Amino acid sequence: MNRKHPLARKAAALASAACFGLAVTMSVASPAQAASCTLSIGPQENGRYPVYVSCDTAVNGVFGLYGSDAVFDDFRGGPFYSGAQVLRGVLNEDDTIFDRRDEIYAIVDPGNIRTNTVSYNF
Ligand SMILES: [Ca+2]
Ligand SMILES: [Ca+2]
Repeated sequence: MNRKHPLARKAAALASAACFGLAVTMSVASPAQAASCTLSIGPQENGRYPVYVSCDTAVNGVFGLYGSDAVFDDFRGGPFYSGAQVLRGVLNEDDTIFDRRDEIYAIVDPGNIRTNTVSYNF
């Protein structure tokens, strides 16, 4: 049985409504601040692939490359700058008879921004 005074219950409801309002404001504000970065990988030249990262902010930092996998994602190398020439072995993260497809993405600093995933058979 709830023995709280009706006013106390009303105050609690108002407090939770205020928290909810704050959360909504924060989630609306964050997309405007969050930078977005795009990874692209050019065609192989002399055994190396040019790797580009471009961000929609003035800051275009260093990045690490990762291979996306079901169990855990593995770090493939870095830090790199956009335009870095990387060896095929860095991008060839899956090379088994069951799965040769490579899913590569970058984490860009500053901000730990995750890029799109490039899926290709390197
Ligand atoms: Ca993979
Ligand atoms: Ca592969």
